[in-house]
Amino acid sequence: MGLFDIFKKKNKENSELEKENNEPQNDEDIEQPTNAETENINNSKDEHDSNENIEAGSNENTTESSENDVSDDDFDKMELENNNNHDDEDESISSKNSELDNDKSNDIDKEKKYEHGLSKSRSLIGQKLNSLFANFRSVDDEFFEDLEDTLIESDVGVKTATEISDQLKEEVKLNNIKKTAEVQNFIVEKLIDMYDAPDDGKSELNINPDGPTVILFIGVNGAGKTTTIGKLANKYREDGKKVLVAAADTFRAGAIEQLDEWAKRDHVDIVKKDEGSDPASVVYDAVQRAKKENYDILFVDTAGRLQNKVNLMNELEKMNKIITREIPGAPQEVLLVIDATIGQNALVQAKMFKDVANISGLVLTKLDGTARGGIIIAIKNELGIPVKYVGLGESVNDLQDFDPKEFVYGLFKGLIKE
Ligand SMILES: Nc1nc2c(ncn2[C@@H]2O[C@H](COP(=O)(O)OP(=O)(O)OP(=O)(O)O)[C@@H](O)[C@H]2O)c(=O)[nH]1
Ligand SMILES: [Mg+2]
Repeated sequence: MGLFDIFKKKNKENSELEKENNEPQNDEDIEQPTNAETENINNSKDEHDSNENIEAGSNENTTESSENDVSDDDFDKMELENNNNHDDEDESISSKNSELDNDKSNDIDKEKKYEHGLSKSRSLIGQKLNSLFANFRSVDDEFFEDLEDTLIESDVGVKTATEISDQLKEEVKLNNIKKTAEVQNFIVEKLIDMYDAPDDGKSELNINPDGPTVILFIGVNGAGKTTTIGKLANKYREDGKKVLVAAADTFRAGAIEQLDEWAKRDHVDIVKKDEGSDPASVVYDAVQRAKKENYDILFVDTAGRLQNKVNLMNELEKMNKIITREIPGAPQEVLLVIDATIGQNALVQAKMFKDVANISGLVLTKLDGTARGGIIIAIKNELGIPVKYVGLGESVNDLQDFDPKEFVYGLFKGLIKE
């Protein structure tokens, strides 16, 4: 059974449960999104209006930037406004049971977090598909054009939009589908399929079996690097790991203080120096300490605010060299942190960083605050860099391992038609 069919079943079960629990509801109109979604869309109409304004702005940027190579000027433009933020048998049975209960409640918790964190994106995609199908008469050329526009506006990327449109054309020819529900399900199924690939699900970090694991975080300022390290350090410390963080963003005092606060809150150790020190020397000290004191994992925070691409590349190379020299095979991961609220510019940013560093994975932050979650589909389909974590809120437990199934369900739940 494919993901789409699993979701269809899950949707059905959920709606039956809802019916049992609630007053009987009207039968769904095929042209309307399902119950919860309708509410969502109506409630957040104002938000969408403003999101659309943002979209209009950044789409202009995207067209401009994607036509040219990313230059230093573009890099400067990409920098976001700085955010200042910022009994024995019995016991073992009962502990097994409570482990199981924990696993179960973790799963429910995770599902809820995804659902909640993606509600804005879900509403936007629902609203867009709704207006597409409001005028739907037949699957003709005009419909295909509208479909591509709709998908592009939902941030899934031009490549994905064209692919889905082409596949739908084939499907229409082969199987003569024409009913609204069939067409909509086909579109949603194709989007879901894009995540049903066997190479997915590798969201875990690559761990060094012979010594400290080093994870380097890069990304423009304000993207969420320090916050992500704070959340991850807590997660790994709670998992029983000995965690060290390095404040290699020496560009401003505030950055060092911010990481220091997270380290205190997380009860993990930190290596830091004064503002303006050489970031590579902070990295050197941190790696030495990690080796000597047997730390399991070292998270390195870096500066997002560098004058240009060349400086950034030199600085990252210097840090990398030290890390690899001191711990062969390290860094185990170079994670690029990207703010999802920038929509299509996330693609431009990721391409730029791909040029200067060996990125092993992405962290997409602030998904809770944006309707532009479709961007993950664009990133997956156009760049092929795995998404490792998603930021679904500001609190410490809101950073979640990227789970493609939860993600697509969170995004398309309610858009699958009976
Ligand atoms: N809502 C929400 N806010 C987030 C998330 N991740 C980070 N933030 C907020 O984004 C702001 C910037 O995050 P930082 O971690 O300081 O970003 P940074 O990349 O370290 O920035 P620089 O140190 O300036 O390079 C902070 O106010 C965070 O609380 C998220 O997943 N959801
Ligand atoms: Mg920072």
